[in-house]
Amino acid sequence: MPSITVQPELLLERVLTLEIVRVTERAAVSAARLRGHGKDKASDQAAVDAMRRELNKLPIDGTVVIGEGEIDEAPMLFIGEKVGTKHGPRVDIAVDPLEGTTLCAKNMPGAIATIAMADAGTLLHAPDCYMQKVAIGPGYPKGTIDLDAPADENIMSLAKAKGVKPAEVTAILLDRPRHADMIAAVRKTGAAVSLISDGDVAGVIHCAEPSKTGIDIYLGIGGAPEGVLAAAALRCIGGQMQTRLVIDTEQLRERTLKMGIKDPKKKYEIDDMVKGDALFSATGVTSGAMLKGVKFSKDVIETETVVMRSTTGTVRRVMGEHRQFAKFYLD
Ligand code: VTB
Repeated sequence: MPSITVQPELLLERVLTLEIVRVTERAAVSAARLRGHGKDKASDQAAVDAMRRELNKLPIDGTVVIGEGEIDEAPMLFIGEKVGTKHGPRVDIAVDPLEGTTLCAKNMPGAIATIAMADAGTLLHAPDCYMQKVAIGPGYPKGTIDLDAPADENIMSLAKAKGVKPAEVTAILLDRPRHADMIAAVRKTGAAVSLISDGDVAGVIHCAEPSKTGIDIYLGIGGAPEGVLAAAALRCIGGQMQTRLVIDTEQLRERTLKMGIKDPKKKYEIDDMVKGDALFSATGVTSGAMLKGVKFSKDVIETETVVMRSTTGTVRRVMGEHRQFAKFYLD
């Protein structure tokens, strides 16, 4: 019988695939406890505390490169924070312990807890600024989309590659005044626009499975940290994404320079944002198109997580039933 062997250097990464599920599960449960309480900050803090606690148990020498803010703002999981037991591989970590704090506070669909992990030095160290983004799922010829092309051209080109009329294409954008022109341009082609109030990590990931989500293309400006997390997911499941940081103040320019970004206008491909193999995990906080939210009942807490590994392209959905409540430190 043929046996499947795992190279020793990949074994730990393989084990970490399950470990990072725990990390996002813990963060999601802690945030979900405060769902619908109108407390953005408190639910975010609960997710951060839980994620940090769990990350510090992992056999890694990790550095947070996308986190909750700068060290001088004294948050936890700040950019540059070291996490893990320090005995293990050196890894870069991108976290958004609660992506969609407002969604959680208002108990609206689509809040998630998310993380990406990759070899040290391979994730883009993006500051907490805006990022222009365009993304589509797998299976299209390279060059189908271009960040520098007008939105309507991207729609026409995608429709052609998909073999459908533009009217059969749906674009997802954050519902923001800054997107008014782009939304009008997309609608003019006949394509549909799906607007989200927050949560563009999931927004980008939706494009990878158009037959399930009904979403073909992500367009517009969202957060840069969220962009790197989404790029890690697309690196695992396939798809195309191009981005550019929006560096519009001198202060931001200085900060990006300090973070090692020499060309502020650089157009990034997925490979520039996530240079090597990566792991990505997201657990639902509130139910959305991608994931079910946390369900609390008397004896069981249920979670749903999607975890991906780029080395193999494996995507797993993990339905957790947790019976030991103490591990969540809920009270
Ligand atoms: C997005 C979205 C986030 O911020 O990145 C967005 O994914 C961008 O910022 O959930 P603005 O809200 O300023 O447009 C969030 O909505 C919140 O972090």
